[in-house]
Amino acid sequence: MVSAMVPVTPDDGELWRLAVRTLDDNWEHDHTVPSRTLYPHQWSWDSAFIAIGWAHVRPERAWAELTSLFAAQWGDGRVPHIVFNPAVSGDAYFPGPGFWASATVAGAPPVATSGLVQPPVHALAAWHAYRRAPSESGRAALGRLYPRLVAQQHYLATRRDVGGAGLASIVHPWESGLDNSPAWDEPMAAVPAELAALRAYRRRDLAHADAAHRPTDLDYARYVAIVTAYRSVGYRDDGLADRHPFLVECPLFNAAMGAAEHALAGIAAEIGADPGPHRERAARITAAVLDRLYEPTTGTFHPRDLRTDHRTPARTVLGLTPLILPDLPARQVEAILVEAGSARFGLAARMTRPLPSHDRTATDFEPLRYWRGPSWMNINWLVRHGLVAHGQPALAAGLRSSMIELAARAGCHEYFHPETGAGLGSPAFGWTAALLLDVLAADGR
Ligand code: 2M8
Repeated sequence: MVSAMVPVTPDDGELWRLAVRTLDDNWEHDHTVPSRTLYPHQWSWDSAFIAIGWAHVRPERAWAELTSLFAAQWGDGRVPHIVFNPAVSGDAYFPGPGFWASATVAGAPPVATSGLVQPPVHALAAWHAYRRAPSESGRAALGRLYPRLVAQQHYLATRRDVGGAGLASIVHPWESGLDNSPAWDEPMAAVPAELAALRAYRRRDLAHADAAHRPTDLDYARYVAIVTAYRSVGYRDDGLADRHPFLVECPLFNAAMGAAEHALAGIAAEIGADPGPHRERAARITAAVLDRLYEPTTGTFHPRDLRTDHRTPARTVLGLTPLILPDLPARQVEAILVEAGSARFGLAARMTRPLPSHDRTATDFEPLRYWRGPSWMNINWLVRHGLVAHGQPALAAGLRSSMIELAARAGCHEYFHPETGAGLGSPAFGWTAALLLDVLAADGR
């Protein structure tokens, strides 16, 4: 057992070996599945986080992971949130390849994919992975990924700028990665859906996870209704404002888009391209995040619902994530630190548990249910990354040791009870293992 304040030596740590074993077990010829049972295909932002872990032990897999994901990029630049493994049965996961029907859409790749995206954390991950394990072959891989990362940004900054203010809109809660976060309750309540419609399908997640720890059937009915609307227009983005039932500017998604431009500036300089345009775009995105999503009354960032044009009220962990923007002004950094350090989230130099996904003082805080309370390693990793970037080493160290402690006690679970630390969801989860390796090795970096 690793105690909270004792640094772990990567080479001989039991925990290190558990994490490597988890990644090895989930490795599937050119990518890593998030979980063998619940998620047996390739997921977009999972692959980004997982590449960070591979960089520490088998860097060639970090590059293979990102390369295979971007090989499924659509002609318009979107990076699909799921790339289906043709060797896995079509009904192993719902909604599977038949539901998405990507093969019928012009510009989709030969391999079956979903039509949605996920937070664009890939440039940040690629740059971070490279700096953890710099090499000639890594630089060559970065060079090959660079135009694809740029195309991903271009898609989001143009076709997804539904609000016209320089931010990308998400068109489905799945695009946020925080599927059933209370942040989406208000916009989701306006999505017409009937439970009866769900009876045509079989949820596969409930075969592998406790229903009380997952989104509800009503959530799923709405998830299906939103995809059906998007699929019916061939996943086209023109005219979204007039017809699409869910349109939100998410703080994490847009902070990731801004952080990606900073990372692309670093990558560009490394491979001999021009970092200037990336720096300019990064500054514009940060300004738009501040203008559209910062809520002075709470001192935190809230999603903007484009259908009502107001910011949604829930104080979720999403509101802290713009900390990953290195050019976030000091006033907002301070405000985030106040919110993060409050009883709602409990950030401290000595903390017992990592940040929960939702305000633990809220009446709708659910410590067992997925993104409505449990602690997740990727969000904690992102906030820690932001703390390091904004010169907060003591808080970063507190978060780091609480993350290590959590995995030391419960293993590489998908998510964790935010108070007891009990492991929830999949017991052998890709990004938990990968980011554990990164924080074990980080030691203040
Ligand atoms: C979860 O989302 C998928 C849909 O994309 C699901 O619930 O079936 C989320 O936790 C998401 O953030 C994650 O990328 C995915 C795979 O780990 O699972």
